[in-house]
Amino acid sequence: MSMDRRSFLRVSAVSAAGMLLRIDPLKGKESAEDPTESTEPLKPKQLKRDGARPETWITPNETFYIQSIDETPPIKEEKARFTLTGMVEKERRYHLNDLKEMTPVKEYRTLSCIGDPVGGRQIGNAEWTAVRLRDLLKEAKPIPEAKRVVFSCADGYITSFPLKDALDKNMLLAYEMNGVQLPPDHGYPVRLLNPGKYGQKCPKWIVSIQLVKTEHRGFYEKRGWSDVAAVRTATRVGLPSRLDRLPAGKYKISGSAFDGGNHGGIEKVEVSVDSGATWNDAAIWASASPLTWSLWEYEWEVGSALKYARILARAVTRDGKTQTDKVEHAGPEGATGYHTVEVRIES
Ligand SMILES: Nc1nc2c(c(=O)[nH]1)N[C@H]1C(S)=C(S)[C@@H](COP(=O)(O)O)O[C@H]1N2
Ligand SMILES: [Mo]
Repeated sequence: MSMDRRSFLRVSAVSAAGMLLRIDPLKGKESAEDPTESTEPLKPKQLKRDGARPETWITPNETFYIQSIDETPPIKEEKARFTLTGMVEKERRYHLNDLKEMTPVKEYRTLSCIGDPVGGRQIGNAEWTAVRLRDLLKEAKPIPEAKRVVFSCADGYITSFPLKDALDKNMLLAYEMNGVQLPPDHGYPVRLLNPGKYGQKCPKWIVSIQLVKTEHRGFYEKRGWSDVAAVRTATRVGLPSRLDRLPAGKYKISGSAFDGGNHGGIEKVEVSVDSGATWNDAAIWASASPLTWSLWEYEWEVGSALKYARILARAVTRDGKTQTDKVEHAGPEGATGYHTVEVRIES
């Protein structure tokens, strides 16, 4: 679809303009949360679109972020198929229609990119219609030597992970997104939703699923990115944006928090409006499971005596851990630290 090419360009122009604000007048130096600092390798035609803000419970397909190593491969309905081969007793070719004949699983899942800086915009939540990968694997009957599953995609992307992960009941092969056929940019005909893992481990446009006994490294994994790619606890301030001018009075700070279920889910979110000196509980107003984001808000009484403020947010997970404040850049395991947003207050 050409629309994404165009909207992609529009978004780029906006963030290019945003870059003019890169020097932070409040601190006189670069902000740590510049969304242009993504360290994912670029190909000339890499298709990329940031997600929208503020977060809504469902991210509409039209604004859901896109992260692709190349252009969207055009796949016609008659070619909407993939193979399941390798170290199995029964190899098989599936057409999308075969999946549609199976009992559908409908679930909300949040997807996020390992290459994003803290507070980045490559995150979204959708309702997906899918089948469980393990149902296909059970039918194929892996032989005992099978250790790993390799996914090859129509755009040349490739990734893999251990067979035991593939047998997880939450490992979904999705063919619908928010009630419509998977949009071309998001992986038509089928893409994987890998519980607890970053988008890197959620291949789109799957053409082959192959069971192997050897080690295997995928596209990003060969380029130094984590082979586990487990989602790290992250909290994002969606509103306000840095350098927004807030009027004195009531203001709703809002955002998302997500741990991929790797720490049991989000227990609570805390917000600081005084550079981290004191913390206040935010209200979580939406969440479906540990595999979705938790959306939160905090009503702040903005004092008129303030000239500017530094807002931070952090999450506490169900295992009792407070999100780490240790700053780590995205590569190789995913960014950590507290998202910090500096705002000006109108007097
Ligand atoms: N075939 C294929 N699958 C892919 C990718 C890709 O470039 N090609 N990018 C991965 C990355 S890095 C991410 S973050 C997610 C993004 O999914 P989305 O574009 O649907 O948001 O897809 C993953 N699956
Ligand atoms: Mo990604």
